[in-house]
Amino acid sequence: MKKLLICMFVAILSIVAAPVYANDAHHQTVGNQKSYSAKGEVVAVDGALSKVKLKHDAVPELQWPGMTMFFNVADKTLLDTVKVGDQVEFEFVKVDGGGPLITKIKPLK
Ligand SMILES: [Cu+2]
Repeated sequence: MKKLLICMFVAILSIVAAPVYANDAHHQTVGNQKSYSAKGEVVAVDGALSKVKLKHDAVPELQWPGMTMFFNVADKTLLDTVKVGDQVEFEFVKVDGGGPLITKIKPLK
């Protein structure tokens, strides 16, 4: 729980500290945003809400420790290729006014 709070705090901080996107909150330009990659394990999949819960490794670029948390996915069809228990690698962007958004996810071979 504490780790989740830290992660959310870091996410909020980085949104506040990203004035480049401040005027574009209603036009999410995912392609222009910095993306981060990480590995983890799928804990839960919610296709209806386009969310996936991942137990992810640390993300040093964001100073995130490893933790278990929900991510939104950009397109729910991304979740078609993964299932609970899979080890995955994924990429996500930080979206203004929201949490991290997964743009790519695939099982590790
Ligand atoms: Cu996290």
